[in-house]
Amino acid sequence: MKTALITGATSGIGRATAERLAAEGYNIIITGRRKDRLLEFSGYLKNAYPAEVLPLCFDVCDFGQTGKILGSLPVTWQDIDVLVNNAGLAAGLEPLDGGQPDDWQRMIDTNIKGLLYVTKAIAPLMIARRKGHIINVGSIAGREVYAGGNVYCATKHAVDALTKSMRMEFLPYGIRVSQVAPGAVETEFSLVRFKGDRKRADAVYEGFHPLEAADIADVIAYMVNRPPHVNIADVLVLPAAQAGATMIHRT
Ligand code: NDP
Ligand code: 8X3
Repeated sequence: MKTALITGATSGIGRATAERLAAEGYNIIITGRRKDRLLEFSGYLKNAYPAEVLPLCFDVCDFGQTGKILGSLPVTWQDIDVLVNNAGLAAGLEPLDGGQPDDWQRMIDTNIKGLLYVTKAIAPLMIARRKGHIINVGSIAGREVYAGGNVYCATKHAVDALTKSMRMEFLPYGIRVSQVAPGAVETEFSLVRFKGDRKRADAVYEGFHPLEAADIADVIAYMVNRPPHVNIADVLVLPAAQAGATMIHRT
């Protein structure tokens, strides 16, 4: 059986991807900060699928903790075939002058540094085996910008740049590096962005059919299941009602 590690699997796209890959026959490493959710999801996966599941509770922003936990994986879990760098968030939607430095730091630390820390820990295992597939979850916000998106858009542009750079750097080792860049997906993303303001979060998805987390999991499953000579390098996935970061047809 192959092994997949999905960061940020306590919710949304990460959770759906972990479940989809478990259904595809992968053993699964799931990560996140909310231990109760991780353990509940781990139990659910083990019950529903013939998969081994390893829940790892840590904050990807913490370089020491990330390196320590991923650097001491049980031997039977070290042959990681697929890494999905999914953990991420937006915080706030204010123009720069009204923005909160704490929010900026959280986004930069999670979306950029967290991806780097996890990749730094896992890539050597793939390099040693001369195989592996790394999928970074970018965003339409990594292709376009929008007012109020400033730092979040910058972090997702960074994910785009890092993906391209990693693809070049890991080329000699047979490691595939890909990006999936979703448009609007209804998850806890907007609830987190608006700091628990349910009304504001729900309004983001009103009047159109947004993507569901399982739609992105479906794309990721397609990407990882291509034959070894094929790399689906980059996929932009939008709801049918969306044509740009801020262009959504609502009825
Ligand atoms: P959710 O808020 O539903 O899920 C985010 C996940 O990331 C959670 O499991 C959360 O777990 C984890 N996470 C956040 N911060 C950390 C951290 N510091 N350390 C470890 N895990 C962390 O949002 P989505 O599923 O929508 O987001 C997943 C990815 O998709 C993000 O990178 C996001 O930017 C991207 N994306 C989302 C879009 C959308 O419209 N929803 C569109 C385009 C891209 P926990 O809180 O337990 O740590
Ligand atoms: C999340 C999508 O458009 O809110 O990455 O930035 S958007």
